[in-house]
Amino acid sequence: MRTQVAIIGAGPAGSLLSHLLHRSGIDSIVVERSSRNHVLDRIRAGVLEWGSVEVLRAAGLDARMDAEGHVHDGAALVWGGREAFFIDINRHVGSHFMSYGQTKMQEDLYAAADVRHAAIVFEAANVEVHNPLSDRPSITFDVGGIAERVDADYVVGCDGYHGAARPAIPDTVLRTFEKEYPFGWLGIMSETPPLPDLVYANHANGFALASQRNPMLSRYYVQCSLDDDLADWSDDRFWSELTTRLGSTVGGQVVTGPSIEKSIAPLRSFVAEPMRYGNLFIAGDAAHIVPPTGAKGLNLAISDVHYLSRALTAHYDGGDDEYLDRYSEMALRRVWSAVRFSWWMTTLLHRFPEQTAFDQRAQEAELDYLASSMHAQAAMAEQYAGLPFES
Ligand code: RFL
Ligand code: PHB
Repeated sequence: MRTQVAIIGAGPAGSLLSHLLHRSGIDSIVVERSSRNHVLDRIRAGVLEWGSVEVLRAAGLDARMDAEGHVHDGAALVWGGREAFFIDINRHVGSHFMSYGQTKMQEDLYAAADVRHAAIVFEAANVEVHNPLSDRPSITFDVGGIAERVDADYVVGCDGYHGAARPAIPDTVLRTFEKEYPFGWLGIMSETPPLPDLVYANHANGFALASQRNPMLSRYYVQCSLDDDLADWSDDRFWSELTTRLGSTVGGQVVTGPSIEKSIAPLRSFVAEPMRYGNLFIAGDAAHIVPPTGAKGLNLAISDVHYLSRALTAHYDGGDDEYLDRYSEMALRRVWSAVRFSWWMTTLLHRFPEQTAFDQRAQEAELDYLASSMHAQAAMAEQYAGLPFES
């Protein structure tokens, strides 16, 4: 097979990239390891920055998102047994964010791919990248026991943290930065009405978060130990821990019910530099991971792909390669800003096993400062809402 852009991975980054390229008249073939249903069944992010909403709108992916997404003016923080404190993003930076599940966005992307009869190969095994430094890079894979090859002008790895693209960049070129956190998040989904706002809690027992998917679907998380087993967490234990950590006022508003999904995810920060090697580019989780506390993972995947589709469009439209040449540097500026913010929010809101009494007082002082300073709130609001794209 021959195409202009070979894309590895049909998660949000890969499927959005192929959609945006198609709108610019650029051909792509997407090769995905899992089945379509497996990709659609993964429950992950739930918050879109306004810049992400605008990218999706401009790409014609707005109908269901605007009908079913829930627009928020800000998010609440609660700690130390006090009343919840609202970070008013609209007031501080005139922006909003939207609750719209990654699952729905992925469904919208696959529905749009069906309409344009997009080339997405599911259940492709043993994907490998070849000759990334040549002007004819290619990928090979096996599907249904048959070996296939796609020749392309460019290969883009949108294949997540464990993908095949990043390892194709030699160790002598790739520099990685990593931080692991000594805890995880236990998340549940329940068919109960959510709280009206997202609420982030810092409690002596650990972090908690109340989020949502739709008027009858709630998403909640509690910080847990990395050694915890799902079997340790009955629904009763989860609800009791969640409502304790959210405090009596907010916790008292939580409507409980049976969980329909329950999983534990570790937290880590990871960045790989550069995000280009010859004619191979990497985007989304293939290049970087953030702990979910700042709700940035999906948004970074969208912003990388926005930069990359603009760069490829400029290349194919008029041979202008400036954006392609600046892709890695431009994407990494946004990545590091989100990595720093996600690390900061994680540090502010979680209990660390080695946390000393000093660390704890410093954390409380920072939360007090946030509650009392318009400037601190504005800085948090600006970063939570998401920084603008570079032109
Ligand atoms: P994805 O979504 O991981 O998609 C990558 C796709 O590539 C496929 N793939 C391969 N295909 C071919 N060959 C290979 N060798 C391949 N290896 C992998 C995979 O099957 C998959 O379909 O990356 P993408 O597109 O960059 O999107 C990024 C987002 O999915 C991610 O940043 C967020 O979901 C992160 N994240 C969360 N972010 C939030 O903002 N809030 C959350 O609550 C939240 N929860 C999560 C998460 C990520 C998780 N992961 C990755 C373990 C919960 C989990 C469990
Ligand atoms: C979610 O709804 O899954 C969610 C929301 C905010 C976060 C992380 C996850 O910071």
